Amino acid sequence: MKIASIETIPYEIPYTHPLAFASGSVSTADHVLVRVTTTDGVVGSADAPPRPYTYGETQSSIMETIGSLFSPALVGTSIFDREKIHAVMRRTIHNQVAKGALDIAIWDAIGKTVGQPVHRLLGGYTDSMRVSHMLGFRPAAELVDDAHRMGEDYGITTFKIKVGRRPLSLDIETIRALRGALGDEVELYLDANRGWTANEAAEVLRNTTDCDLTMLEEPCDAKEAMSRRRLVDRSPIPVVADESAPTAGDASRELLNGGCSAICIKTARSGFTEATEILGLCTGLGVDVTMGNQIDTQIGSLATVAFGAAHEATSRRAGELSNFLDMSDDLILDPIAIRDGRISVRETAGVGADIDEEKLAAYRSDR
Ligand code: MUC
Ligand code: MG
Repeated sequence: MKIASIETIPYEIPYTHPLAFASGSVSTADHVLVRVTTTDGVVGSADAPPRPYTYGETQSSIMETIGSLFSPALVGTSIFDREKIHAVMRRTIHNQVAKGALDIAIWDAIGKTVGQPVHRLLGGYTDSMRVSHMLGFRPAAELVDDAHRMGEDYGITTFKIKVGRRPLSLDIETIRALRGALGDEVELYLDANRGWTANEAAEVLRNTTDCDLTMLEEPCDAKEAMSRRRLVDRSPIPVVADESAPTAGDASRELLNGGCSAICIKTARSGFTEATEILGLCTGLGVDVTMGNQIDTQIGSLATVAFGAAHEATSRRAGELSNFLDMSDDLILDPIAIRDGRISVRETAGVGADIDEEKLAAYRSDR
């Protein structure tokens, strides 16, 4: 069960509904499939979604970091020696998505080697997660239609609204239109992806007090430390750190500085190992967590479900698990079903995202 080889395969799958948000937009999933093969012939897989506007990584930087820095140092290491593996990865700073995917691929290989689903190895708390759907920048009427369709087709009742635009009235009107059209039963929360200043975020909150919003994610750049702390102190709803908290160290800095009052965990950038550290920090401090989506494929979404369902704290709130619905296709062999607003964990060994080799051959961009 030693690592025999690590492969990085770039691929491109277009989106049917591109997602636009304050820090960028996605119209093609130009991701990297990471595969770890062990000396026993077990293959662990994970998906790496590059987000240059969030973490500075690209498809080629992920391949280069894994191919030239991690792989030479890790081949020959047992997949069970995860602390040794992480000691190697820690020698390279940043590159969170490359590290996260490699960590998940190794967990997948561990699960397959011991014949256990990874959600059980991680904690085994529950068997499914409630789904929250993300609504990007589009005319309010289209978002209302989208939300209705998500409710009717999949039973989804929680929506994250992408905000962070100027003039602020654009977002305020969208929030009001969604609340008005969807009624009181649905949960609505915001993610500004650093698009506003802290004071602008406070103004939006003041103007939407009657909209029953439950959370405000990454309202402004976390470096705006003083005004962000003021916002967090005065906000009636949790202010969630997402891209400002990819590691346990970042999460503690933001929490201790008063830059947030809740943490978004994303397995795509923290893997299962660092996500576990972040979760321990949050539960120890009594801080709420959410399971976020890095505009993941079904492979990435299943990893989020495996981690989120494994723990009590991460399964309390709906996880962001449905961005893949906006993709034209996926690499997964057995597609995810969303029923009654929930996605179930897979009871097969590993994370449960087996790859359709024909689709991989069709979408890979290195041949
Ligand atoms: C989110 O929650 O911010 C947008 C960029 C990214 O890295 O993730 C998404 C969603
Ligand atoms: Mg976010």
